Amino acid sequence: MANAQISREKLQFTRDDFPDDFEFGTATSSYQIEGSSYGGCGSSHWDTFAATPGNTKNTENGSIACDHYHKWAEDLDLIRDCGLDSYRFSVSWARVMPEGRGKVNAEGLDFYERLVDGMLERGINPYMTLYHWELPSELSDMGGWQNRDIADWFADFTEVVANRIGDRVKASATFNEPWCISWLSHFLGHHAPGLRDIRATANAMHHILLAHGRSVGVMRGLGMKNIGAVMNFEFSQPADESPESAAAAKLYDGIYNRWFLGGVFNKAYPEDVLAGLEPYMPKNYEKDFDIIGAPVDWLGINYYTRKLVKSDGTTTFPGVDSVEGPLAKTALGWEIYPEGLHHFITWADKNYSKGLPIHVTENGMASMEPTTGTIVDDPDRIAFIDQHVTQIQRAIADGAPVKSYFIWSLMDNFEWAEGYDPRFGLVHVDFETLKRTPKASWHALKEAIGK
Ligand code: IFM
Repeated sequence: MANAQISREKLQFTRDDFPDDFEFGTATSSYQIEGSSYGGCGSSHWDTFAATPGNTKNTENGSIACDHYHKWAEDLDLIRDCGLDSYRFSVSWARVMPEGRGKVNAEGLDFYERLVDGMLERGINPYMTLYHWELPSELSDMGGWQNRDIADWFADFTEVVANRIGDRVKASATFNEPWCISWLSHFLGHHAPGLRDIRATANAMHHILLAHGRSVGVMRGLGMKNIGAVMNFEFSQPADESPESAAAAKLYDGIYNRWFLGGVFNKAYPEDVLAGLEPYMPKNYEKDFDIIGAPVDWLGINYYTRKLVKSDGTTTFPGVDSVEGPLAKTALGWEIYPEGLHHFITWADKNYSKGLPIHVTENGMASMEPTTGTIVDDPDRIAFIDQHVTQIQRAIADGAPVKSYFIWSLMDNFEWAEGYDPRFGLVHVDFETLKRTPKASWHALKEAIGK
């Protein structure tokens, strides 16, 4: 694709630097790209959250997004033409079951079947994620993740999807980022449903894992293999040398990084977090650990940044605050700290997943590029990918079983509460015309790993 202003930057690695079975991929999610107004998709809590002024930048939403619902074939061509092996996509619960339970939207299921078959026709491995955040509104009305019944609702949804495409996906994950689904959305209130309530948070943190375990059971029962859990991690460091900051950073790490791993891999929650959350937990929560801890086949690590943490000066749980760090930052103000990726891979391997394959299921950076035009030079993204791939190579050299690297994201898309300005794509999207233009990073990747 001709582009007069393309960067000459090259990536420092090639496919030959990796084991033969290592996969390079890219990731997206349904609400962020498909267009929730198409194809009989039901309303989700992201539609209503975004319709509430002040919740998303410019009250933007995913109703059209990248119109991937209609442009999916062109998008899969971009993945194939870049030389990528694998595509991590998610299934919209509201598209498949518009009311969350009961009636299935045939158009929705047909769409995902076309998509998966389209990947296979192009030689792309389908990596499916069942839930990437758009909870059907009717289930949200019934308490959503606060309601224990969601484990049954999610199991039913899993069965519908698995029966249709479970035989053709290379790997499946239950959820994307349980910290975001629970803490970010029920404690910090930044994402749908926008709550700020510790009891709601504790319930959500548990019910998500219960639903995960039920979903794993359903997929196993249907004979599916290669089932995993995808979690996001943030490297937590004390902002200064005080004991208060050290304690705050440890608790931040517990909530963000150790809680969900602990449930799934050790059938236990971390004591330091429980010390604050236990009074708000669902009754008899510990009896669910056998379901939650159902064996998985792999761990997915999403990694973006680190946080410098200090005490907020109160004694109210969790009592943590953060300060701005000195490192270079992405357009979202996230510090670029590639060493954190090596840390999480080797730490999770040693303490939790213990030899299971690890997939880096998301890593990438936001930039603020023009919303129109054909200038798609993104040397910072090329450097970012290089720095993080170097850390994966270090982890592999240290013996960690890393099997893939998925770049977030294939194309610019709806960045949730931040709207459409932060651009994460390897491919630029003009949101007026929906034209796709590969950026310099796409070209560099093609040169490094193209087949
Ligand atoms: O866009 C999100 C994605 O939905 C989940 N992981 C982080 C990305 C960047 O914020």
